Amino acid sequence: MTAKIGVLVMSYGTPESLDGVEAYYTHIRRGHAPTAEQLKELKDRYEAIVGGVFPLRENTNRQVEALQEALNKAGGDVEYVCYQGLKHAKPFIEDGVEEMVRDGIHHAVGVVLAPHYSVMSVGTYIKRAKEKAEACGITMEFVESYHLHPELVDVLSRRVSAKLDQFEETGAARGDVRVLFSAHSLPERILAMGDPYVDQLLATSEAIAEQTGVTNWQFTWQSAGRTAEPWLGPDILDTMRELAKSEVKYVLSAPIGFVSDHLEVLYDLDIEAQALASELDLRLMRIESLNSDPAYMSVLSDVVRAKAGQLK
Ligand code: FEC
Repeated sequence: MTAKIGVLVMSYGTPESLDGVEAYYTHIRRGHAPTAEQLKELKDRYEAIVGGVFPLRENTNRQVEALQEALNKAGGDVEYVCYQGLKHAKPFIEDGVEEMVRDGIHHAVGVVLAPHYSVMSVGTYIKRAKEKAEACGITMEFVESYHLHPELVDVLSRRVSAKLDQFEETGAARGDVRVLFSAHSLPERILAMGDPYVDQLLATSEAIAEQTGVTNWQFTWQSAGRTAEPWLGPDILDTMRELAKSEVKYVLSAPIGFVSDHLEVLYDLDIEAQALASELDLRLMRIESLNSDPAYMSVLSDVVRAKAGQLK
């Protein structure tokens, strides 16, 4: 008999419509509704992005489908069934666990569509899934990070090299392009917690730099939240301003903390950073997002299988 293993694929989540933005934003802010001004500003950002208003939903759907296919491609005596669990939108993480219960799943693996661990990001996804699974009697194992998986480093390196080729075609020397690796900023207080987020992001950046032979690079943060406490910096916009002062002309953005096209890539980089680049007379390009690239699906299926092997 084929054993069924559930795979809870967790992702940030996005609203289903512009009317849903307020509830989504309130959820992100842990129940505190945004002001009318904050809400308008967020709705405006969604309306401005290219590729649809909420591309993250479709991208996550495709990633979940593609992962299920990749996991079952080889056949064998285990059937993997993927369920979606979103952090801030429906189906919520808890809904995904309940769906597994309804389908008679007893064993499952949880994985987040974000390669780097922070107690404030992946840690909170896992905590919620674990609590729900325990309450429902499902045994679960969790993938915490996969930031140095060789296939991940490989596919991101290919993305970087492809854009450096494009710079070269337009006359720029490869070595003159400053590569800016970036990820979502988090409140600075994670540093006092001994959180691995920063080190993992630097490790991915270093591995890609080594594989591509890039020496002209730095790590910078992006998309810091709009809250009163200090967030990790420097922000990519400040970094670009500094680079312009030091005569840098070409910049390649490599948002390695993200795996999909969504607001933080399509707005914060493609619109906001791109507008600043024009102002500063910098030439800015961005690496393609992974989305459901088979190489990324192969990374995910590898780490999920490894965890499935630890299920008792
Ligand atoms: O396309 C979309 O609809 C969703 C884009 C989106 C992604 C995303 C990823 C991460 N976030 C992380 C941390 C925080 C923290 C706060 C926070 C706030 C927001 C807001 C929006 C938003 N995030 Fe996000 N994030 C995305 C969108 N994020 C919108 C609210 C408005 C704003 O501040 O810009 C602050 C919460 C608070 O108020 O306390 C913290 C992290 C990631 C990357 C890992 C992951 O995907 O989970 C970390 C995509």
